[in-house]
Order: sequence, then structure tokens, then C-alpha cells
Amino acid sequence: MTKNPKADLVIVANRLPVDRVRLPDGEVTWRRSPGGLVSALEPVMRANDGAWIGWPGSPDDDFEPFVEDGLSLVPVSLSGREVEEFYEGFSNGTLWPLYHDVVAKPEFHREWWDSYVAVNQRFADRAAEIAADHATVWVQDYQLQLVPQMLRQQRPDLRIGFYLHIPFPPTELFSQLPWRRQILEGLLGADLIGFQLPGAAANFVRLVRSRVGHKTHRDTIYLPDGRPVKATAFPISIDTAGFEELARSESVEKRAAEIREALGHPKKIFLGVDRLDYTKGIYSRLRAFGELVRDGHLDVEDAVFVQVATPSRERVEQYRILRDDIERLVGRINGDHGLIGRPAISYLHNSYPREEMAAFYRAADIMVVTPFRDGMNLVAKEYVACRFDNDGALVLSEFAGAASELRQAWLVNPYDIDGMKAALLEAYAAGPKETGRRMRAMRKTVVQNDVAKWARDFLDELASLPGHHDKTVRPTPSR
Ligand code: ADQ
Repeated sequence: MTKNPKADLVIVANRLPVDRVRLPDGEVTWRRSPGGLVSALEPVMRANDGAWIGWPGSPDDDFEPFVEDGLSLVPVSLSGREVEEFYEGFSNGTLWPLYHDVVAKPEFHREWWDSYVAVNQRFADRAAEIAADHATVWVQDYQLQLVPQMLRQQRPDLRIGFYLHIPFPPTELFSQLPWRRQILEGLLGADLIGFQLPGAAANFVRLVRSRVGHKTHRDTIYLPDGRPVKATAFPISIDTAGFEELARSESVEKRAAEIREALGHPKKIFLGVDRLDYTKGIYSRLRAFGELVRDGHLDVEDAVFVQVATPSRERVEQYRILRDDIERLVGRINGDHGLIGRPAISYLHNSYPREEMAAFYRAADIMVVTPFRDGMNLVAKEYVACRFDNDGALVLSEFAGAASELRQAWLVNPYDIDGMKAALLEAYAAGPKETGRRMRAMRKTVVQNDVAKWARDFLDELASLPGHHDKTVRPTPSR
């Protein structure tokens, strides 16, 4: 472990890109977490003496900055109470449902807000300490929306970017938030604010005009001191080449064959892969599939559904209720329609390595992605990346950000169960010509727009903005 020097590029995210693991011999070490954000930012971090500020993931951990596999990591500690109030509370109990169309009811508690302010200040202080003169700081996501302004107050020399991974709500919904003005002003500390979709950027600009009263022109906001802030869309993507390479590997092909065999070689396999979250529409999609089986449109001898659900936010009440509801539904459908050795739905509540995910994507004939609202949805893109022989069908919610790029999917409204049933049947019955035509077009989009391009586009735009800054981030080497 070494101390970090000042960094020219600082990433500030709720979580560090590593997880703490205890080895069988009791030794505690760090393991890289597999997220796409890490792989996207790693090359640019290495090229720019980058540092990553984040929470290590469990309460009361207090670590000094350290270097892991060449990456400078700067832990920020959260107390048990802050995990409850800042993370589970304000981030996941207030902002998450509010920003996802109020799919669940957001709770507003003043103690949660106070904790959000305190924790954001801690992240901002850390960034102010470790950023070199005129460095670039890139703040990630809804947990840290106050950081840009808090940081600018201490370090006006910095070039500050912010990226929101989840949707930004329409003005009518955002306006419910008692601290709406503070959030808007917090974000306006950035020079560039990135959103998944143009509509989200437009929602933000409109809100700033109406609620804060700043002048705006198209995607630019002019602050009273003359500083411009740009708010625009940068749709995120995946490591397309990496996924395709995995999918083409012999071990993944072999594993996909084993999965098909374990399922009893049905004619077609439907697949859902999600964090177990109420925004993802898991319950409705399983209901739609269950009704198709009940009404004889699908036969469990021919078609099975595999639902992989990653455990998520298990200490939050709504997530526990959702898990129970889904498990009860799966049990009922299997009890009513399954056969011995052939359940209608195989339900896996587990997290898997990337290789296993790729094998699931290879094994599945129809990928079903039906969120009620989703910033992007990377699962849809990962499936497309793995279908290198242009087969397979994607059923995709029109309320996922990914729907604006993957237009050739079978687009569905997840609130319309009958509509979803019709789309599932169409995708099930589609021949290779139809699926091939659609998949080829979608693959083109996902191959051309990968996550490295996303990171490059954002950082290039940030570097090109006019300002009082004089250092720019060196471009990411293209792969
Ligand atoms: P999420 O809500 O987590 O992301 P998503 O975009 O689908 O949703 O990403 C999930 C990731 O987790 C995928 O890479 C997937 O492969 C992985 N995953 C899912 N289930 C898994 C399992 N059982 N085992 C292992 N890995 C699993 C948030 C926003 C999205 C936005 C992303 C990125 O909510 O809208 O697309 O950030 O900006």
C-alpha cells in the first residue's frame, strides 16, 4: 500500500471499484468488482494518474488510501447510521423511486436529507484534497448530486463533470422533493452534466429555468456569474468486444450447452436477468408468461423461463416484499403448470461471474427485459453483444433507455400484460429471417457504441468546454 499523490483525474462514485473479501485463511483482501463502469474508466484512469474515491461497502470501515492493481483508491467511510439514512434512506428510499416515475412511493424524511448533505460533503472534501491543480473530477450518480457545488466552492480551478446513471424525472414529479432547489444547485456546480437520454437533459434544463430562474439556451444554462453549464445526453453502453469474446469462447459455449441440457432441451428458452428491483417489472413479465402457459399458448414441454435475479438492497423493506411476491408467484405457476423435472420457471436468486452470464445469454432464445422505467439497461445490450451469429430475440420495454437505440427489439409497454403476452408469443414464433434482420441492426448499434466510446465522448466534451481551466484529460486509447 502506498499513499496517493495528487491526481489529474478523480472519479467520485458511491462505491469503490473493489469489494473487500475474506480468504479462507482469514486474510482480508480486495477483489475488483466486475462492473462496466470500472472497465470503461480504467484505461483513462491509468493514462491520467487517476484516483477513485468511494465507499468500501460496509459500515465503519476506515481505510487509508491504497493502490490496488495500479489503481489509486481513496476510501470514504460511512457509519452504520449513515448507511441507513444516506444510502438505504435518502438514496434508495427517496431518490430512487422518485426518479423512476414514482413506481414505488418515495419517502421524505428530514434526517435522511441531513445525512445526505453530510455524506456528500465528505466526498467533496476528499476530492478537494486529492485533486491536482486544474484537475478533472468526474462525479457519478444520484447518491452524490450535491458534490459538484460543494467541490466548486473549495476548488474553483477544477473542471467538474457529473453523470446520472438513472432517469431524471419530469418536472411534475421532481417538484415533490422538498429539497429540489438544493439538488438542482448542487448539480449546477458541474461544467458538464451527462444524462442517459436527451429527454432527461431537457427535464433538467426546464427545471433549472423554472425553479432556479437561470437563463438557458438549448442544452446550456448560464449562471449569474457568467459560467455556462452544459446538460446533455451520453447514453451509456457496455464492453461490447469483451462480451463477444467471452461468448465466442469454448468454455462459454460448453456451459451454454450444459444449461440447455439441464433445462431438458426445450424448443425455446426465455430469459430474464435483473437486479431484484421493483423498477425492473419482473413480477409482471412472469405473470404474462404464466398466463400464456395457463391458457395453452405455450407448453412447458416446449418453452421454459429462466429468471436470474441478483440479490439487491435486501435491508430495504420494499425489496423484501418484492422478493416474497415474486417467489410466491413462481411457486404458484410451477405448482399449477410444471411437470416433474420440468418447472415452467427456473428461478435463481444469485449473483454470477461474467462468464456464467454470457453462457445464459448464449443459451437463451428470447431475452425479456421489461422495466417500468430504467436509465439504460445494460442487460439488453449484453444479450445483443453475445449473439454474434445474429440469432435470438429481444423483448424490450419502451421505458428502458436502451429502447431509444435498440429500436428493432419487440418493444412492449410493461403495464400492458396482454400486449406483453402478444409480444412474447410473436418473439417465440419468429423465424430466423425475422430475428436475424432485427438482431443484425441492433448489433451494429451496440458494436459502434461501446462503453469506451461513452467515456471518451464525455471526457472529450468536458475538456472542450470553455472555462478557466488549463489542463485537459488525455484521450482514452482506442481499442
Ligand atoms: P442497474 O439498475 O443495476 O444499473 P443494468 O443496467 O441492467 O441495471 O445493469 C445491471 C448489471 O448487473 C449488468 O451488467 C448485468 O450483467 C449485471 N447483473 C445482473 N444480474 C446479475 C447476476 N445475477 N449476476 C451477475 N451480474 C448480474 C444502473 C441503472 C441502469 C443503467 C446502469 C448503467 O439503473 O439504468 O443502465 O446503471 O448506467
